[in-house]
Amino acid sequence: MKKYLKRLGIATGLSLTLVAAGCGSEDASQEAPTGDSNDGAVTEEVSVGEQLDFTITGIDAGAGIMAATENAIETYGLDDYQLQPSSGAAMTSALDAAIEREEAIVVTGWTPHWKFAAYDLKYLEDPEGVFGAAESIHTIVREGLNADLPEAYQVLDNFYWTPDHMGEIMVEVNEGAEPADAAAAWIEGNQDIVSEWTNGVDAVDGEAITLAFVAWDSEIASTHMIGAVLESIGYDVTLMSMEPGPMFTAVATGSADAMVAAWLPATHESYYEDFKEDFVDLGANLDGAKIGLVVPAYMDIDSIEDLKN
Ligand code: PBE
Repeated sequence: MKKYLKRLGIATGLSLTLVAAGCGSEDASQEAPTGDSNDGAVTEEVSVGEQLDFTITGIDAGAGIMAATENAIETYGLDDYQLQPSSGAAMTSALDAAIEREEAIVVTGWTPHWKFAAYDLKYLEDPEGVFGAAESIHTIVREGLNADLPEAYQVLDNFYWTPDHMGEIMVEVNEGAEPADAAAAWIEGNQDIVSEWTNGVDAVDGEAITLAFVAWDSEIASTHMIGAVLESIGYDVTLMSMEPGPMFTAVATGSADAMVAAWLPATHESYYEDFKEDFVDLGANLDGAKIGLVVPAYMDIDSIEDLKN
């Protein structure tokens, strides 16, 4: 990937001249061979697309944000661009590497996410509204859960927190904590919030419950946290990591009891539409989530439309 050039239209011939002259310094004025440093250079605009190698760095192929990004490529006419599937972890390491070198990069991004605490980033404006407005994250349980495991149902129904709360666990995990440890520490430090979910709910005696999730950083945080809360009232909790389609299928068929990872109304709309008759939507556990295309703040572009330049 090419170095991100703050001023578009800088002469590429100039940078090639400097490299050829063996100059490692970033200060061109000192290192230019002789006279006018631009002498003989072929002035050529380096487009945003070229700087990005016409690549949008994505995550796992089944994520809702991947389908939304394909829509954006279509809607904004970004015909030369490729959406590169990878994983949440590979996306953040590509972002880290690019920022280290101040290169151009555009990634599929979402909030809550620790990357906004770790780096200076911005969402590209989406005037066509392809990525939707604010999203909520819903808790969805299998049919019959209320009858079979009423205490768990009650806690899951009560569960509601904020993007900041989720972010606290995500930051700890990104800094190296085990998700279970970060979740336990968060619960320990937020007894007032957790007790609102568990107050008046009877303890149980080791009954099994299975929570499905996808290993996105946000869902690693929420699922470990609510799993630990269910354990604290006596459940034997199993967390099952899977792809998004199987996660929805698992709750719809009853092979998982619940999930806290449905991004609605837009991100997981197609999965939700497929299965909504077959599970119980307990509503939002978090409001104010968001998806979109994200770039480092040092990039001069502001809108998805600017990717065309
Ligand atoms: N995400 C995080 C998911 C939902 C949670 C935005 C990467 C997705 O796009 O499906």
